[in-house]
Amino acid sequence: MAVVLVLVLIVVGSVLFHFLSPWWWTPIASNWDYIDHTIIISFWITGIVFAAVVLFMAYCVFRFRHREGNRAAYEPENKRLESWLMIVTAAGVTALLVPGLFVWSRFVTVPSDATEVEVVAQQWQWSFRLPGKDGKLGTSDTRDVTADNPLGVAPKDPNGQDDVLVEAADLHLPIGKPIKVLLRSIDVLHDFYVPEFRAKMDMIPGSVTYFWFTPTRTGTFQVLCAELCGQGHPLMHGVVVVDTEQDYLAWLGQQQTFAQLSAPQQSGSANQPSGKAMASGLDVAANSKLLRPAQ
Ligand SMILES: [Cu+2]
Repeated sequence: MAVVLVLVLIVVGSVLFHFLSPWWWTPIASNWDYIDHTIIISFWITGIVFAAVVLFMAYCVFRFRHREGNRAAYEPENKRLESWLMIVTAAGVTALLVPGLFVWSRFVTVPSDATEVEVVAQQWQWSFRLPGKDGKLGTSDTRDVTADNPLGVAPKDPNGQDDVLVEAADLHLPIGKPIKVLLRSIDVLHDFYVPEFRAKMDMIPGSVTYFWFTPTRTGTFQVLCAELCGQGHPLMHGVVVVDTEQDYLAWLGQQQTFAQLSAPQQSGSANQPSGKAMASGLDVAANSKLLRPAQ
């Protein structure tokens, strides 16, 4: 009887803990409420199955407990029971998987007006690159990484000269504009994760992964690395600040472009960087694709 009681208490305790626990998701700050809905569907299905299976076990332990003279009936096949179990299991697994497929399809279908922002991970910090006045990110490669070019922006690519670099500092994004994040790692596996955005993705050295989202409320959010990436992994924090458009512009105006950051090393060169490439941060702010009014 003690076992029956323990099994029932496990179910009651788990359900109460789920509903009364103070730990729940942080309030969402992106368009990905689909992901929350999918997780809630999974909670319901797995919760119901968990309670049903454990309560059934408790029932069996009680109903078929040892009694003198009782013999168990041997029943190797029960077609009716097996069909029911198969149908219910198939329905449960389908209900667990199908919502995720719809969400995934949206997750990787980037809106055409999304602005690309590059996130670069390295042991153990986050850096970012935003397109400059041309609205395009220049190419980049880990082979171009040097002490003066820590993100490996291709030095000769004209599209990269006006890119805004945010090295090991806070990223700001404007509210309400879709963002496509391009994820690069220049050393080991990392994973860009902002819990309030609900989205996360592995970053793999040698390839560029991506997802998109639209920030839906202003605030300061922590970036976590969700992939064990070495000794400093727990300390690999970053900050994303979602601003009003005005605050975002003010911040963008203070940032430096790749050409500006490369300038001291190239001061001896007569032809680099060009006057165009030396556009000031403010100039970048005035022309950035991010600043266009929402369509
Ligand atoms: Cu990491």
